[in-house]
Amino acid sequence: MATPLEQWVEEAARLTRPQRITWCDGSEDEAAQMQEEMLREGRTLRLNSKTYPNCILHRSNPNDVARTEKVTFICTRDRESAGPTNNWMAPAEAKEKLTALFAGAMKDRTMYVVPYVMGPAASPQSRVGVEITDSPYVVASMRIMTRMGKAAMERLGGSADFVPGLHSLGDLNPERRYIVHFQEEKTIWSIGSGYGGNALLGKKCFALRIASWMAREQGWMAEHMLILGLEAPSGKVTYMAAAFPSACGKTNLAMMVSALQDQGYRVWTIGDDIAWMQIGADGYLRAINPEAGFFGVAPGTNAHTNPNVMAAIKKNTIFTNTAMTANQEPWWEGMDATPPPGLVDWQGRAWSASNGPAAQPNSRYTVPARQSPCISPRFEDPAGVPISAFIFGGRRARLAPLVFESFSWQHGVYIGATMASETTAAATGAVGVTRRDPMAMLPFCGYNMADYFRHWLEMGRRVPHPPKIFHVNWFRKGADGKFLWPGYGENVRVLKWILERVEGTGGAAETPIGLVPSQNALTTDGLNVSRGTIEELLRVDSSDWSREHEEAGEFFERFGDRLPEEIRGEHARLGERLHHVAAAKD
Ligand code: GTP
Ligand code: SPV
Ligand code: MN
Repeated sequence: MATPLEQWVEEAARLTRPQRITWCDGSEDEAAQMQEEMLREGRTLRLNSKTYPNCILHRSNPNDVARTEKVTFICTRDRESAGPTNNWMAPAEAKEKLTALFAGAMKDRTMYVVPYVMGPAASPQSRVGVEITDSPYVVASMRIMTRMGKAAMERLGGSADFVPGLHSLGDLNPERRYIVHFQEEKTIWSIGSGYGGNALLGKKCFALRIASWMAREQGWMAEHMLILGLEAPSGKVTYMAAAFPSACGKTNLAMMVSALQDQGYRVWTIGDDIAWMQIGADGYLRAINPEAGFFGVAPGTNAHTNPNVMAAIKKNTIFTNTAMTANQEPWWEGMDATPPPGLVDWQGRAWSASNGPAAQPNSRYTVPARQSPCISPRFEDPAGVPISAFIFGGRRARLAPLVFESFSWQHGVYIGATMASETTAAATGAVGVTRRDPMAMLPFCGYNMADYFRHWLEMGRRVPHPPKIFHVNWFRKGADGKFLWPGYGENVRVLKWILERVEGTGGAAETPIGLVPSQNALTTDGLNVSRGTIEELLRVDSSDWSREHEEAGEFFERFGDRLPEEIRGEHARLGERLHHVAAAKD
């Protein structure tokens, strides 16, 4: 008898009509074949085999360079289950619309069946997915980003316990591009894009949109969070998870080379984008990274900002939409001061400033996590790591101080729920527009965000040792339009204060929005930032925050009665604290 997986593959083949079907095992031979296939297709080049062995450069269709939130849908029977922040389509309508697009879509193409595990192969927190795709680039990427092939088949056996994801490039016409999630069925259909989170279905589609739904049903958390371990001089490692919106610094924080290394503080990486967390037997939230690789933003990465990544990407790496030097090496803005002579841009043209940036602003590297010099020895730990702090953050040129701490779990959930950030090139649409992005999950929460806030509040009541909650902003700018804070490896100074707060030693001063480091509580030795700038970085302007408070209130109105009472309460209390300060000034 056919297994549930075999039945689904057969059904997909009947619909998409591929020329042949290949079951992927994740072997080296298969990876080499996939590269050959990509090179034949003509959008992929081999890079310098001496300086970048086994590395390739892939150029995606110029109309397909980032996630497309407009055509991403959450399909639930009831519209309210998806909530006001998601695009919704009725499941039957979505099935009908996409069935027409998938019909015959793989004609003359190979259908690849890609079984994968999200999470360490031996962890009870891990889950199996299977992606069907007609893109060898997707197969090659999934091999890096997940535990793909044999390990997944062994875990799955003949069972039906997997998340099916059907993907086809279709005709790559943006008019016929859809990324659709059937939440009740825990199934994903994606057509018309070969890029990133649109096409690597284990990532945002499964590990966040479907998994957040599963997590609420089953009492765990699936978050858009990096996971890092901060090692103190004593050798003790404290784990933290941080949620920043897309292209707002997760990979860089998770992989930083600490500026306080000579004082004994260093950072170990568990994950750079997604965290799955369950309540452990020890009463702590235990986090695993469901991914096995990093799909990181290339521009801005260099030997100073992120030497760990620069070391990791020297082999076995896929570069997508970066530029290429005359020497067949990858290049992007921010790697060196000026473009080298003979540079070819991301579309394969001789570089010219009049054509815009040489590397697409959302160009990326796809690299096995194990290649990173800072990978944590507990990267594969099946029990996950205990989380002591949650850190929210965004890109705010104004308003948000460098760091502040919540007064309580509930207040921390409120801080996450009111997060806002300037949009980036990680998704199509305008860049630099400030929008509400609760917990950095606006594009990824697979259900009504009001219910998601409720789930967070509920988890806080259930976890015996809940993490303390903080908010950071590396992106505050001065009157000259320049960043006030040097960022990157210097961010460890903020992590150190967070660690001291967790341990109950760090000094803090109260403001209406939360606790900021008291004078001298932030370690500044060796830091080339003036006292005045530090003060400006930590300044909380009550009148600016009153405006922010009003905007958050308008955002919450979208959820109507579904918004949890506790959030309403926190909102009112912040209003009172701000009012109090304003009254004291008069
Ligand atoms: P996704 O993969 O899209 O989820 O992004 P991410 O959150 O992992 O962001 P990433 O670390 O890749 O950083 C995105 C961009 O912000 C890059 O161009 C970085 O160079 C830049 N960046 C990261 N950290 C800092 C920082 O501390 N300060 C400044 N000024 N820029 C930063
Ligand atoms: C993000 O946009 O948050 C990413 C990149 O991590 S993608 O995989 O394309 O979603
Ligand atoms: Mn991300």
